Amino acid sequence: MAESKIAQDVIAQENDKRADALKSDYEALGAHLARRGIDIETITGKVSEFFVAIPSWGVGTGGTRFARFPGTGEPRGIFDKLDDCSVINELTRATPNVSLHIPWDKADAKELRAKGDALGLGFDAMNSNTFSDAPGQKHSYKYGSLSHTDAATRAQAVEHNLECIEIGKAIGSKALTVWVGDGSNFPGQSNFTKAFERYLASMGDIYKALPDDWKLFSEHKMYEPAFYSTVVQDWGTNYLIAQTLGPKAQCLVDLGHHAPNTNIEMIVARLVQFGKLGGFHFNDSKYGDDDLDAGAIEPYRLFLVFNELVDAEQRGVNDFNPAHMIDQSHNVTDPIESLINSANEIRRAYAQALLVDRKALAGYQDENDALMATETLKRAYRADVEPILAEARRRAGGAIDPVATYRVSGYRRKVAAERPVSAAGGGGII
Ligand code: LRH
Ligand code: MN
Ligand code: MN
Repeated sequence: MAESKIAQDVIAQENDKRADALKSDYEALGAHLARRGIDIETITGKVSEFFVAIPSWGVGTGGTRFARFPGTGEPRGIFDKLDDCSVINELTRATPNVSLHIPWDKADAKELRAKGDALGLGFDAMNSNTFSDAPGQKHSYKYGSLSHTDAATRAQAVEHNLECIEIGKAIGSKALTVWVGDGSNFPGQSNFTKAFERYLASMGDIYKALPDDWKLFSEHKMYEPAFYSTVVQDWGTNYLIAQTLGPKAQCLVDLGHHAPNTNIEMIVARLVQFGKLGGFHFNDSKYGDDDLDAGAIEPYRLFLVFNELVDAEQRGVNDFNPAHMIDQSHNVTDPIESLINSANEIRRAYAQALLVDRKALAGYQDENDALMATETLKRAYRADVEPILAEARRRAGGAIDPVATYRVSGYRRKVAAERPVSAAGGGGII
């Protein structure tokens, strides 16, 4: 039995208060869906098996380039972060894995694994960091890392990625995500072609060291920290990387890494079609890489992304198993509450996408009935699937209302008393 951070009787008492209402809402939704030819139990079963990983860096209060306003009881290091991740999983039962960032989370691998086991948590993709300098490192990444003009700096960045693979192997991870901030701030500063050649050669060295049952995810991002050009700036470049490296290399789509209004769901469809969709960093965005909570700004877009994923799942696309991870920064909310809600929003989009009448949709598409085709999507999107989400949580031992239960549990107050106030000040969080 895994160690609990939230007392079981708190969850039970809070669930008791809501059980009757949930039962009647679930029955009403079940009857409604049955009229549409959908079995609610099938949807609930699928939702219960859908998981999304928590980013270790998401449980601390984030910040901007301008300031960081710390919350109370902030995690002091990776072991506190894992405790906070466990709280999210205990309440949602949707987040049994954590994605680590090295060197931010560097610790003894045996201790990491033991802590994960004690909490019932596993580890999703490892993330390397060559976008900032670690204390004491020999060569600076100020002018780039895997694509740096200097061979020794590139070698150091490759070596760091190999170390991430080694840590990952020891804790049961099966993937490495590489995001680099490499790029330029002025026209002429960098030779686009040479920089990309150097990047590909460095990634080739990392790829060679990748175990056979691992995946290498490259993550594109349009701009920031480089403001004129970025080496891995879009999904086209990302696809070229994955294609050049080989079958274990795939593209990671961070929803916030595109220009506003980009048709991300179509990018997803393209990557699926060519076997190169590795996974996601879920979040939401209004202007850029805002790292806002998933579904907070454009829930319909999140649904449309899941519409593509469910389409692929139901078409039986070969080896279709994208990694689902969150990547958010929480500036004004309790990070645990934001991550609980985000996991819920992601499951909501999945559940709604499962309701799409795909046979009808295909018919409308063939007949060029644009209005009915789009209405078919809207009909699924408009359904309030909260009873399905709540019932999936309840059946798995989680909370019917996870945020309310978290507040009642007093977890934040308790850790605030144990963990000293962390430093405020400048940003630096990407
Ligand atoms: C870059 C990014 C990438 C990093 C994380 C901290 O903006 O999305 O995934 O690893 O933020
Ligand atoms: Mn990301
Ligand atoms: Mn980002």
